[in-house]
Amino acid sequence: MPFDVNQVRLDFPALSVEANGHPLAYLDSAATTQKPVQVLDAVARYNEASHGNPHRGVHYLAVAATQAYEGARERVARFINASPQEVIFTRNATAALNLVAFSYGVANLRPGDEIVLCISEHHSNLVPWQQVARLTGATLKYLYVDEAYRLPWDEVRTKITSNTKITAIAHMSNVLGTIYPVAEIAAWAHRQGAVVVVDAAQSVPHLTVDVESLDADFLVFSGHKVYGPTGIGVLYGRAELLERMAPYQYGGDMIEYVEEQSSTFAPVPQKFEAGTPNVEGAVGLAAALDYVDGLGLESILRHEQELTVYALEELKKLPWVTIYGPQDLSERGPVISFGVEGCHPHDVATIMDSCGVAVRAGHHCAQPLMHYLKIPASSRASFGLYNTPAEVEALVDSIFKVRKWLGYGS
Ligand code: C6P
Repeated sequence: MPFDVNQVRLDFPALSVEANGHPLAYLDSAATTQKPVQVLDAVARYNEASHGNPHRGVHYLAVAATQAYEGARERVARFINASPQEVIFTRNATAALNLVAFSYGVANLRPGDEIVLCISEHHSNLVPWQQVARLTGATLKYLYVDEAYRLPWDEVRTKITSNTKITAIAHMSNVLGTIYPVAEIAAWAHRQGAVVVVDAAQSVPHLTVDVESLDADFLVFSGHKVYGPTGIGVLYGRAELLERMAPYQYGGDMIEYVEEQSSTFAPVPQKFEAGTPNVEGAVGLAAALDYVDGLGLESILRHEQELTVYALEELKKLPWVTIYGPQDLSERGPVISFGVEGCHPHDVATIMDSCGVAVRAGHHCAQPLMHYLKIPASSRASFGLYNTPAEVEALVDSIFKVRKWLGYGS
């Protein structure tokens, strides 16, 4: 069912902020999304009536906190079609990727083994693998996108081979917006005997992410990009892999039994959750997933696609704007990176900000991609479920202002 975006916007207090004397057009949801009152209220209610230290007490509030925390785990599991034991709460997607790299990667890679990544990976799905490669003697190989910003199948077929032990790929690029065919890549990688790590940080707010149909061995995302709080992220891992893996951090409630010289560890998922967890973050994330499911991911995506088509059409009319990403809607999400001829992306974003339009500029934590594209940086507009066609118009108007302010006729 389509939803009324103006009604939906009333759920998001931050959207009524005035930015530099203008109504805010928040076009930076790929960096972080704003939170609806339903999330803010759930966190407040938890803190007011249920806060205790989970798994660590028999009193009323400790039990309430345990129930809230484990309830959130079940909610996340349902959202991605996993079982609760396969859901580990982390600080964010980055922490989840580090956990996989340093627990699974270090134990399973040898000299000569290969880790295959896409050139558009976010640093969070790249730098940990560089470090693990250094520690283990494994090598990194990259899949390169073509001039249409798509991943040619030949790249997959020729680079993911029997030497590949890990393929780590984003479901959707935070720069190009490209949606990669993760299920097909996973099927191929599995045939070569590799384990597949999916970075779903950008896809979870827009696409159905089902760990079974994607055939992911590990999958990560962050709460704050899907309308939830910061400081909470998720690592999904296939049960048999998680069980074989050593803990990544030690102490707190991840133990089973501790003696002076040695310890045994709790079963998964607790084995990977050292220290007091972020219960309010987990509760907020569960409320965010309820919110998203309430609107329906299909309706959200349809709405965002309409905005994306509108923005692409308008931007394509401007000969001095270059779009870095696929043109075809079926291959992309609502993230549009662009360059404005003669204007540095940081100037673009700064001038747009003075018009109330919030976009991100820079390398977007994807420097190898920037080098590959031979650009120093880009500006990026990204849409969430609360954006409107009027905000697309504000985006385009502000790009005209950028050109004018920087001394071009238009
Ligand atoms: N991208 C962006 O503006 P964290 O910071 O751990 O919540 O998410 C890291 C991350 C991992 N993978 C992808 C594909 C991402 O886009 C991000 C975060 C933000 O593009 C901040 S750099």
